[in-house]
Amino acid sequence: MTVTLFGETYSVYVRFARLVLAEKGVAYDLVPVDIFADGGPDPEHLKRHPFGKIPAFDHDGFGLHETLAITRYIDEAFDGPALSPSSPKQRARMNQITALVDSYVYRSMVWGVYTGAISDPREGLPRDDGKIAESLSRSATCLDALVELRGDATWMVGEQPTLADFSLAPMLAYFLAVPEAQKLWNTYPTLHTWWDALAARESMVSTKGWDFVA
Ligand SMILES: N[C@@H](CCC(=O)N[C@@H](CS)C(=O)NCC(=O)O)C(=O)O
Repeated sequence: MTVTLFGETYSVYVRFARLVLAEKGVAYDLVPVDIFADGGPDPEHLKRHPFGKIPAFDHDGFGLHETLAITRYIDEAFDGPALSPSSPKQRARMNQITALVDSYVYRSMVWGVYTGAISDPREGLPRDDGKIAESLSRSATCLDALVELRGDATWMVGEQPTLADFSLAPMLAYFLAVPEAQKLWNTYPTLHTWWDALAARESMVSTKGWDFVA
């Protein structure tokens, strides 16, 4: 059996897939893909992913792109702990959170806050404080929604970690590298025990991309 993930360790979507592979105990090859190469990604990669993004995934010739599809497939196709709840309501909640992460958290917490405050200045681009403030406000909306949806559960959904936790973790790790984001995070104490337990998992430690990111 051959499992291959095409992507780079810095990518939050690639890390979500790697977290799920690690949690399920699935051995895989990580094949690097330079999506920012001059002239665009390698044509071989565009065959796997027509939108030229990462990750792409292959299991014995069965190819997939789109991380939500990849992670659900890994959860269902391989042995190991179930990362989706069996109850329809909890499952719907998990799917709601992974969709929310994909639609809103990525844009505000990663692109808006992390890229605006850390990546852009590092690459010599001007820092746009207005854009960062607006993204922090959208991030607060995300965090409010997550607190509400989680209720008094131990993990994001219920008493076992699910795809909801692993979709959120890589994005939150980038967000928390930003000092202003830390300040906002400090106003969400009910999420701190959850995050500490998640960040300490072997899957999180073994998939750290960059030194300053949890
Ligand atoms: N819908 C895709 C999104 C993947 C995605 O946006 N990946 C980023 C890296 S974290 C990427 O490839 N960005 C390159 C680009 O947008 O050109 C998925 O769920 O896999």
